[in-house]
Amino acid sequence: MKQCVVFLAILAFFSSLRTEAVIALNTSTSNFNALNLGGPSDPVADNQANKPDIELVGSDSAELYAFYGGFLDNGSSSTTDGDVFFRVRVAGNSGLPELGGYVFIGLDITGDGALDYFIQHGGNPTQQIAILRADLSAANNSPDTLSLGQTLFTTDVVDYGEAGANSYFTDVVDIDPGLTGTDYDPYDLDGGDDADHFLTFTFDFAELVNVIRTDAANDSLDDDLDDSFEWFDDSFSMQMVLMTSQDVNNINSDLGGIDGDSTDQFNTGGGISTPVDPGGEDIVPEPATYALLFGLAALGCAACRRRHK
Ligand SMILES: [Ca+2]
Ligand SMILES: [Ca+2]
Ligand SMILES: [Ca+2]
Ligand SMILES: [Ca+2]
Repeated sequence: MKQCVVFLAILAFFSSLRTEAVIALNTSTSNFNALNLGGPSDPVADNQANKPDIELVGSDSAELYAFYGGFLDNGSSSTTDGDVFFRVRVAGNSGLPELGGYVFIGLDITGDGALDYFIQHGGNPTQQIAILRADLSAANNSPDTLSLGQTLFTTDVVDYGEAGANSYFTDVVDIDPGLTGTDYDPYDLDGGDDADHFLTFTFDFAELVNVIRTDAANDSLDDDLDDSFEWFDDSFSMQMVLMTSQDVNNINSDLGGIDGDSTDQFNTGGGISTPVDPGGEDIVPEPATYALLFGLAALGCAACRRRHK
């Protein structure tokens, strides 16, 4: 019997195992979750504007990616508080202290491959972090059907080093020192003789909760946003899309996980993440992990049965 309890305890431990690192704007990328966008994240020199600060870059072989997420839960038992973090790798800067264009994170919370919300970073003259509803008259399920809807939340960008900072645009070297490599690589994945940059930004998860719950209560999105979303919290899964743009009217400059242009739907052509929690972490263990767990459990139960015959 004791062995059964031990096996069940091991099973429970692995099932509950989640990386819960304390993260901040300047935390090593090793504490963030890389998002799998269903394609290379991201090829160099495939942004339409040819500007380094909106050129998403990564290298699968170096295990360096264009898109990371993180979540700081503040150590509380609440499922609606905490801070969402996103980190995006771009080819360099465009001579400005900030990322000059826009970064958008698209969220599909209903699992149909069509984006329901956008998180926006950028703006002129004041940079802001914003939550927008997707334009309900557009499909929003492929790079050529993206369209922003109503802005539902904004907060001004406060740069790293200032009180209440929520955004940090800096050399990747500043975030992850100590990488080895010849010449500039792997800090310069595009070979532009300029250090790649990370944009890391954060916002209050409660703002996203408020937006989604309000839309669900008011039936403001569409029929897919059923009443269960009135209880949206950090246990819900979503799929994410990463985009950059030069201005707010053109959100297809570079798409993460897609090499160049595509008119394929995200679900079939790539560019959308696996289901993740709001911090970008896969919401279920990998199938291989499941297989291992079930194998362990089966062995344990077989051993117990033999012992009690
Ligand atoms: Ca790119
Ligand atoms: Ca570079
Ligand atoms: Ca959707
Ligand atoms: Ca791309």
